Amino acid sequence: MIIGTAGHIDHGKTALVQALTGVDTDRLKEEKARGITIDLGFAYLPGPNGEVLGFIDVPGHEKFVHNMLAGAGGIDFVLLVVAADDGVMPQTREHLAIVDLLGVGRGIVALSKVDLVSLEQRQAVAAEIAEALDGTGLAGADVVPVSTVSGEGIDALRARLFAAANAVEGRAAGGRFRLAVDRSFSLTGVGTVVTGTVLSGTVAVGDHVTVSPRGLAARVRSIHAQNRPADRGQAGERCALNLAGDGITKDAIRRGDMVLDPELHAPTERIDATLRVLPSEQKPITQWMPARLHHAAVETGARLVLLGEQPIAPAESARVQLVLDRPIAAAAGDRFVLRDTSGQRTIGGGRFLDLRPPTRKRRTPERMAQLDAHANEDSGRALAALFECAAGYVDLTAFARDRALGAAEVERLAEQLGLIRIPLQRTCVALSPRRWMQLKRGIIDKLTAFHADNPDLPGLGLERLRLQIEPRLPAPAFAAALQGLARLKQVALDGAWVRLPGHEVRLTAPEEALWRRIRPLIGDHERFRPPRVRDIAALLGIAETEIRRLFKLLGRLGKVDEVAHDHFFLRGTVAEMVEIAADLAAKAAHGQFTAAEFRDRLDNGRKVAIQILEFFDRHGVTLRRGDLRHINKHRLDLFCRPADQQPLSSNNGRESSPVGRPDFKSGRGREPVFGGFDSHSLPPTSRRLK
Ligand SMILES: Nc1nc2c(ncn2[C@@H]2O[C@H](COP(=O)(O)OP(=O)(O)OP(=O)(O)O)[C@@H](O)[C@H]2O)c(=O)[nH]1
Ligand SMILES: [Mg+2]
Repeated sequence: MIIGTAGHIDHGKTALVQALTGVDTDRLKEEKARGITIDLGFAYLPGPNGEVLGFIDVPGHEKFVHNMLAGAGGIDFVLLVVAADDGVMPQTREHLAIVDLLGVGRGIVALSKVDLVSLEQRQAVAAEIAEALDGTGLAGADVVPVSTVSGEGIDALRARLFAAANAVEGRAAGGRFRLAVDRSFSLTGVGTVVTGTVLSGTVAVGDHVTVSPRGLAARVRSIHAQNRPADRGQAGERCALNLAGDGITKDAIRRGDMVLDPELHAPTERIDATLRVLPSEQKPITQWMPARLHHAAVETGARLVLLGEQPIAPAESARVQLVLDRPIAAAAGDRFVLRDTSGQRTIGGGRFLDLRPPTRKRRTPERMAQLDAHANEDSGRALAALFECAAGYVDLTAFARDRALGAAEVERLAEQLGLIRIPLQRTCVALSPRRWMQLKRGIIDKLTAFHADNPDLPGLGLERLRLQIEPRLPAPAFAAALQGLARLKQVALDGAWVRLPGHEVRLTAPEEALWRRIRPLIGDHERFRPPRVRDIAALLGIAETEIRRLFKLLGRLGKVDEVAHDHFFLRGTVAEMVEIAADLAAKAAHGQFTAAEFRDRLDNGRKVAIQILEFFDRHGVTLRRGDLRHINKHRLDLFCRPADQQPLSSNNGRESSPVGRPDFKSGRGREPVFGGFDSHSLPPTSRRLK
């Protein structure tokens, strides 16, 4: 357990820590000279059962409240010291308000210097203390009279502290590792050492960690936990870590940095939070007000954006967006304190809700519902509530990271909530069973209706479908979800089209017959210069509109392409021409070729050759600069041949194609990246939903 002192200047905090532990924590020359504490002091008290109490002694001087805050950010228990000869004073109240804002609800009051006062005075100050504690998390805390001069009460206080340590519940040792750095120094023969409080998780010798927000990578060479050499350190302990790594020096790391599990490194400079304004404030909090933000051992400038309608009056609570001067390493649920810009008074404080808030639409009812969800301290409840919000899905990786949740905790939540997880390259998107069913029903209903309305269309474009479905997943997640459904044979994917497995576009018998007559006209020898709609109509004696309608239908089936107005080419011919262009580019200096060179290979006349190249330009297959063109390799497989249009054995240019044959089986080669989403990554709940 880590105990922090608190209280007004000269009330005997340092003397009391020394009486309890034997350690004089005022180490600085200036502290000795002035007889006051300036910076944090640290002491340890081993107990009879092997436990160790850690003490952080803080300064009481009003000028050093920022140092007090750096120490108070990680404590479990407060030892509030009030001198019996002086009573409750301004920093008694301010420190009390600070530990209350930081959510430290456990503590004890030492009524110090009782050797100097009468029994009546003790009682009077004790009553004053009880009044000051009223309404705070420490209300009703025990008051123990002590004197470091007579020794009265010291043993009793020590015993109470050990009893409290045994009763305290361990902090989130299951979460991922975070240590708030309060000192960084260099030891001869050892190297760089940082000390601080472990806020969550555990650390072991050999672990790789990141110093955030700078992002320096380091390895843990050795550990002291609660002042003793150890293999591991854990939440609720003060640790000294000997760190090694590129750029790791005592000056590269400083108070306010966070040493983290590398998974957690994602600094933020914008945070939505709850803010409670202290009753001692004179004025309400207004829009864009500047302040000093204290979080763990960090101090930085910040501006306040009000998320409610009104300025926040003294003693009131409301939501704000904190816009920081620089990024910090924080976690959702962490406490913070705000002080005024001149560092003279504490304004208020609260809890971080969301580390990745929007910069626009930050006050809408939808956003407020999302913040209500984030406000749940219990991660399971927060997740369940987030699924009911407008977005309907959660980036589980970011959620877990921002709450410093360990892998086991995430698994437990996934199990408990029956989550459907869609793993992507860097993140994992999760849906509740209800939202997954909504998504799936939406897709199937939409496709059913679309096929009924458009029997001659192959299916719906993936992006168009995505925009019509709730919840609206990000594109890669939606594509992965469709892949999952395709594996379960609930939908079918044809390149960029999505359809129901049973749906197939077929030509009617008369259409088939007409197509059989047209095909030879536009294939074979005339394929690079096929007749236009008008010519075909004349040749066959059929109305132009009929020919055009059939061609459009064939276009949707991927059999032909309209290269210029009313000028249709076989898809296989277009694929062949792409290969010829690629071949020309490969053989040319600088990979560029002219329209004339292209025309010579096709032998189809200048006008048509240029129309084909312009068609390629429009589809991004070729990139034109002046009279020259080069090939966009990523688009080479845009026009893949249908099964019935495979190339003849001796086609022009194809064998020498420099880029090789694109893998048509991968559906135009433009499929989004899929994670390992398949039928067995769906939990039983979702399989039942089919
Ligand atoms: N008579 C008496 N004097 C005490 C007692 N405890 C501390 N003092 C004296 O009070 C003065 C201040 O004590 P410190 O322990 O430095 O007070 P502090 O609260 O740490 O002060 P800051 O850290 O500067 O806020 C010193 O001169 C101590 O000797 C006590 O129990 N009885
Ligand atoms: Mg002191």
